[in-house]
Amino acid sequence: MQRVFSGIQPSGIPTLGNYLGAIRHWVPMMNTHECIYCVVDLHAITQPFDPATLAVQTREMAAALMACGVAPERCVLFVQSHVHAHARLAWIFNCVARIGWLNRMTQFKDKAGKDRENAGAGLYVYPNLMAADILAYHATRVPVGEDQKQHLELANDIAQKFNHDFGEEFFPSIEPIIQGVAARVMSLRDGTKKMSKSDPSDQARINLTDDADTIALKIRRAKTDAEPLPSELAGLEGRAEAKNLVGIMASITDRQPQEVLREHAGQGFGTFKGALTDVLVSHLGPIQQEMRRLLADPAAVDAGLRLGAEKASAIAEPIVCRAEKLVGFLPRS
Ligand code: AQP
Repeated sequence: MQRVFSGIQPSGIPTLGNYLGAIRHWVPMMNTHECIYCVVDLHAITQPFDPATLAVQTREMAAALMACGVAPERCVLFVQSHVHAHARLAWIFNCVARIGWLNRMTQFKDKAGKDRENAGAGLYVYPNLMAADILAYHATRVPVGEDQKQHLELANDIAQKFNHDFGEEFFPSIEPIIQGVAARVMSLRDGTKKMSKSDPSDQARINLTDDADTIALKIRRAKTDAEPLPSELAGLEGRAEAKNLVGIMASITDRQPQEVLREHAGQGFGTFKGALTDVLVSHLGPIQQEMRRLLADPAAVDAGLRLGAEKASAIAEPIVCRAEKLVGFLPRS
């Protein structure tokens, strides 16, 4: 079975974007791959964050994953900072990766914004930590969206340079698993921006914890245009917000956007938004109920994460010890 690694940052409540673009795919993958899923808190501190809420958000993210069906006994589900192998290997990779490679990473440019001199150094070396996350497990498959493909290429460059510098085909190459339709859910306020858990506007996203009334309100207020829904995809060209809502409907009902248009062609957005709200509420309701149940018993969530950290360490420790030996570190006696 191929080994998959995937991570999610505890930088807020998971959104519908995180769910449709990532989490939902994690569950069936557990039947076909050996899955290692990580709440990446080390990555979360590369951007402004609040120490008082980080631990709370980390547990909430774990509970959300479990509520979506990511069962700790069927995969390896853990918190990144609980397994020290990540930080140890990331340091080695900081020394293997070239500055020129990191300078080409577009995500750093996007996330650092205009004031690059003031961005944290952690944000700059974020891709090296991501390479360590994957390679500490010798994972070979990583589900990614378009935006992460460049980081995976960098991880492969690091693996190759490490193998070359230290004389052994030690790290395998990584292949992306590209997700299907509506892999990218856009903001409800701006169809050209992705839906993000850290978007300053709560109206721009559906949080997995939003109740039925909140979902209805956010969908009702979602930006659209005055045209009715077309019967063909071509009719959505240049209508980013309309396209996004159709994409969400298609993704959550497991259909192609064309099938959604066939059913709703000619409708105004008032009617379509009502149908979309109904589908979202009935799909997310059971997840929210389960999440509430899990968060009422934090010790059970933590026990699942402890089990995950033990399983993760058992895989990563020998791999990272071997990497350290190849680098020439004196083993601890
Ligand atoms: N809008 C989205 N549509 C589809 N997939 C998405 N993902 C995130 N947003 C969307 C996918 O969710 C996984 C986990 O993402 P992450 O939390 O590690 O980082 P991110 O991509 O930066 O997610 P956010 O929500 O935008 O977080 P913040 O606001 O903290 O930066 C990834 O597989 C990602 O592709």
